[in-house]
Amino acid sequence: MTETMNQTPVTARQADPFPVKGMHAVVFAVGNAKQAAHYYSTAFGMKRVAYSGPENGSRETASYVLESGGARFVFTSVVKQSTEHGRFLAEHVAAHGDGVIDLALEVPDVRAAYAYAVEHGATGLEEPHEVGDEHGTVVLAAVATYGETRHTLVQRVDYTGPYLPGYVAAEPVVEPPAKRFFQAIDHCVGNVELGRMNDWVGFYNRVMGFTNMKEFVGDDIATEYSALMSKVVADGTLKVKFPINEPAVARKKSQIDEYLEFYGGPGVQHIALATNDIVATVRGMRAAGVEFLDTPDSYYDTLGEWAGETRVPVAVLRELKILVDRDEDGYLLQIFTKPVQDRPTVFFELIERHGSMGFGKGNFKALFEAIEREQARRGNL
Ligand code: TYF
Ligand code: FE
Repeated sequence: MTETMNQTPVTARQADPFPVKGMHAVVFAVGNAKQAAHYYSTAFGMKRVAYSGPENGSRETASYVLESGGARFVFTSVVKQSTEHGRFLAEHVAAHGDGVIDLALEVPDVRAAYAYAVEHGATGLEEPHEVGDEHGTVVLAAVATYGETRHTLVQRVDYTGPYLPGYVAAEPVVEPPAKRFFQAIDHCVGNVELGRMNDWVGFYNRVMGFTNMKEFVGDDIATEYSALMSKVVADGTLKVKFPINEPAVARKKSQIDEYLEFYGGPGVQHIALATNDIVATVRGMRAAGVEFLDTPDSYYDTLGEWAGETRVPVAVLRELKILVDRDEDGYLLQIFTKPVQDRPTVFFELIERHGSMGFGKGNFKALFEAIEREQARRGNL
């Protein structure tokens, strides 16, 4: 008895094999980074903070860094291709349209993290190396994940610049909203091919020591509503959460199949953004022209019966088409944008959590009916 009690905490306190500090940035390769920076400034309320381009020594690419609280997006375009990197970006945009090339993670020790990942089966894309400028030094490395997506590992040694070496501070595109629309990246979702979800979950288990969260979408929900299967992996502190979706063989063409067809393979499906005032944020983003998925009125007719009291009156949830989910830990409010480019690929989620650490499983029926209405409008169902 005493022995067990002495041993258990030791196991529980075992050192995290792959400590992470959080998401460093979501990096997008796009056709026109200047206009993307404008859209995410005016429609998502983000603040441009840094820039790299021909004016400061980057002849090949232009990159804009935008922030909203702790959430950081980078938009990169090719100005004049001259190296392999430029070719990769140009071919990425040609093959996939605008999309995410990098879910960059900030880690305390890049060399240790990279060695652990590669030892456990990750494909190394960039060996650990130091980069510096007048603002200090960072250590960078990169490993491959699903599709053509990568995880750059970033360690800020003593770096005080606006983003990474090579970037200069930039003025906001427009004055950001008085109250920011969101303050963090809540989770980043990947779509992978049929039958590959468990492989990629295993990849994060092995390579990053991430563990599975309790919410998963299995066969039952998949065939009845969602046409997808999904599991979530997270780091030990739950700061980084990566749901992985695969298509389910259901009655209808899966929305994941539609993504894979139009993206041309696996990739990032949606980025969820944490807000503490989803009502103000949805009002602000709708006013700026962002399109959200519709939810039928009938969803709100029965909402009170199962969702219980929430911070926001049902009438306001109904007006703005915000979804609610509740579990034993609390509730969450969420809403999904329509795809933000012409291809039916990448979209965003806004999420306001009140205790719940779930992902909105209770909304799958309503949510996936809405997604299928959009799929049908595109002729892909
Ligand atoms: O991240 C999640 O798992 C939730 C649920 O197309 C979800 O946001 C999964 C797939 C999808 C939309 C939402
Ligand atoms: Fe989500």
